[in-house]
Amino acid sequence: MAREEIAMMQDNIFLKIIERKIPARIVYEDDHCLAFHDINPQAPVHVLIIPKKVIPTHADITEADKELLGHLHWVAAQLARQLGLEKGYRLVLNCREQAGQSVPHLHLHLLGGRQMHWPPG
Ligand code: DGP
Repeated sequence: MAREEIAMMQDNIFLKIIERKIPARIVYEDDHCLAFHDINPQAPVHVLIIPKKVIPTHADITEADKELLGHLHWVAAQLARQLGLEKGYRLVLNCREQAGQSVPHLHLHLLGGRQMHWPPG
């Protein structure tokens, strides 16, 4: 792995949130993941669900991560229920530059509380 890539992985903002080096409005935590409100919400409910393991992008997941990815989805479904999103919600996962990924730490966006539109743009 290139030195810049290692530096990027060690310096991502979500890792700092996991390590409580910067604050966030945390709504859920367990041994494998953390969920907190997005700093720039795009819907009345906008929560990010992140693994504690650093996986830079969706394209970097390996077979060993299959259970972890399933766990993130299970947490998303629990949180959607807890946050009152019975009418529906959207899960978004941006992968790399063309999808607009801005933080190099895999994350699921859980969005809800308003009518969503399609295509997402
Ligand atoms: P993406 O574009 O998919 O990489 O989404 C990254 C999201 O992370 C974006 O919606 C804004 C959010 N975000 C970035 N920095 C912070 C932060 O320091 N705290 C919180 N709570 N959210 C952040």
